[in-house]
Formats: sequence, structure tokens, C-alpha cells
Amino acid sequence: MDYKFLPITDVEVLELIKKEERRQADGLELIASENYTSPAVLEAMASVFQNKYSEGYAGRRYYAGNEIVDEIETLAIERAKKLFGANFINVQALSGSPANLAVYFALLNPGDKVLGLKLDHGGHLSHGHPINFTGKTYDFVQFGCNSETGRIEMDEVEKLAREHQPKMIVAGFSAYSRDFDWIRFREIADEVGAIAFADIAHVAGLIAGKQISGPVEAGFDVVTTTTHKTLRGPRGALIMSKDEEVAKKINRAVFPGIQGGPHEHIIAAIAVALGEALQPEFAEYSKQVIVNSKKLAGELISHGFKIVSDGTDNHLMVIDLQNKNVGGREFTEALDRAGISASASTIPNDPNPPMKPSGIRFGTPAITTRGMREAEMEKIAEWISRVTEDWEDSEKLAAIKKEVGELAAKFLVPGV
Ligand code: DSN
Repeated sequence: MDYKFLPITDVEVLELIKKEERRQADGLELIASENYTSPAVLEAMASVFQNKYSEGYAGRRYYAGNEIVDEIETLAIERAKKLFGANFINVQALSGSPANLAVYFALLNPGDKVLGLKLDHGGHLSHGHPINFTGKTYDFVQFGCNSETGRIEMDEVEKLAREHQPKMIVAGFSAYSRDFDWIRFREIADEVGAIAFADIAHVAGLIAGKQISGPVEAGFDVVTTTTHKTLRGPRGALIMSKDEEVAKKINRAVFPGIQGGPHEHIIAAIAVALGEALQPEFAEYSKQVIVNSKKLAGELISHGFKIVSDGTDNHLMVIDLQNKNVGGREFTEALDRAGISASASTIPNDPNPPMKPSGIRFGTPAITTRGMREAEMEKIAEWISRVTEDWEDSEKLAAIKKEVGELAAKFLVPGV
């Protein structure tokens, strides 16, 4: 980016921004939840919408001067409706956890029974982990993956739902690489009279790009997503509802229930990102994300890595490192020293605690945005394999970092 004012007013901050630009450009981003937004999204985020307070919703604001804010928020909502086929959308939740908090707050009472995926099996903290507000406020029953197949077993979900009669079923994940059977989840929810809630934060872009099926078309009552992962927008969230009554409750939960003024500059940038996701190029992008992910997974398997569930249907994969001589955290640090960013991850029934997990998670959204294809996946898998062998050897890691930098230099980071 070109900076016009920071060179005059704050060189100290500018230097840190430039350093971060360099870091992002020189390395390879394999964190499954990260991506690069377009320069247009960055421009909208830096716009004067940042200056405005706008508690309330379009046409019903508490402060004056919101007539243009109403237009930008309505535009974002209309684009989101078109992209996901949802009836009602809230664009004000600040990010994924606040969006989920709003859903629980709107539709449940403290102590209500909820069914969700366990954290170490790929769920999210806000799907009922005991350390999270969700686990502390609601009575979560948690399902997991089959220890042989690494996949969610819908018969187990059904059995638990019948046994516990939850008020809500949460279908969603942060580290699960297989297709979700949205229809079966909704059928199970219908059978026990539960609210069907999906958190599609990770795969929203793949659903928007029509590469995988989604919970809106499967008839879920409420769906949340962040906007910055595969959807490639700014850091924000969407909450989609099927019925007007649910939508009203969600709106009231977001404001005045949980939040004050929404971040309208982010909502403007969400509108830009949704506009981009409506273009045919975005479908091509999301298709390539999955092609790259499958290729990377296949290459890693051929280098002797064990992937949970033996492969992937989406943008991510979780590697079980128990057959390698390195833990998830040490491996993540060694990869970082070799110029490759990833996140340590628990594996299903992890024998180790979450702060010392036995796995690592890789994803292809960011490297695909840079234009990398199957040939690059082969190279990346080879580097990852070399790092498992040499994870304690600083010189070898530095040598890999040099090779990584040479490849990275050929693929631009948008906005840098
Ligand atoms: N932090 C996100 C992820 O990495 O999946 C989830 O909130």
C-alpha cells in the first residue's frame, strides 16, 4: 500500500506496518483461518465510516446523521442475502464469537441443553468448551469423531440428541476437514424439536463459491459466519436467520443486548468483499482452494504424514504428528523459522493438553489467493517434510526459509 500521511505523522507505526507487510510477503501463510483481503476491502476499512456512531438498525438509529450508514448497511445485507440465499441478515456482530454469543443469548436461557462438537475433535471454543462462556452458561453435551475414521458419526449425534433432548444443536467447526451432512443435522434437530444452528466461519467462502453445500439451503434456523476466512473479507461476522421472529430476537441480542455502536467501516468493507464474492472469479478461487488443499494433503500423505480422516473435502487438514518426532507446538515454531506459518492443533482424543497438542492444522485459502497452484503445493509439502526431520537444526531451517522466500517472491500479496 502507499501511505500518504503516516510518513509525515507517525514513522514509528509506519515502520511496523511495513515490517508486517514484508513478513506477510516473504513467508507462506498456511493458517487455515487466515486470508488476504483485496486492496478495495482495505480501502473501505480505512474510510470515514470509521468516524460514525450508529446504534440501532437502518431507519431506527439513536444518533443523527446515519442516512448514509443506513445505505451501506442495507447494501451489505442485500449482498449477503443474495450470496447465501438467507432471508434475514445481521451484519453488526464484531466477529465470530460475538456472533455466536448473540445467537445463544437470543434463543436460549442459561442452563439450557445444547449439543456441539468437542474442541479437540475440531469444534470451536464457543461451541461449548468448559472454559468458554458457552460452556459456563449452557448445559453442553458434546459429540466427537469416530476414533478410527476421524469423521463425525451422525448416528452418534442422533443418539445423543434423542437421549438429551437439547434445545439447540450446533453444527460447525474450526478444524474438521470433511463435508458436513447439514441435512441430517437439521433432520435430527427437527426430530427432537431443537433449534438448528450452524457456524460456517471456516467454509463460508467455499459455500458462497458453490463448491460445497451449506446449511441455509438445508433449512437451518440460524447460521453464523466470520467474514475474513475463506470469504476473504474484513474481520467481522454475519448472522443469517430463516424466520422473521428469530431475526428480530437476533437483532435485539446484538444491539442493545451485547454490543453498542457497530463498526460501519468494517460493514462497508464487508459489502465490498460480498460484492467480490458474487463475481464468477470467486467461484474459481474457492474451487482452487479445495484443489490445492486436496493436493497438499495427498503430497503430505506421500511424505508419511497421517492426516486425521485420511484427507480433506475443504480448505484445511489436521495432521496427527504422533508418528513424527515432534509435537504440534514445536513443529509450528520450527515451520515459522522456515518461513511457513501454521497453527498447532489438537487431534481427536488428543493424549496431550490443548497447550501442547499432538497435531498441526494447515489450510490453503491464503496461498491460493496469492495464485499458488498444484505445483507449489508439491514444493510446500516437501518443505514441511524437511522441517519435521530438521526441526531442531537452525541452519537447515534458515536454508529452507531462503527457498520459501524465493517462491514467495513470485506470488504477490494483495495490498502489499
Ligand atoms: N481462530 C479461528 C481459527 O483459527 O479457526 C477460530 O476462531
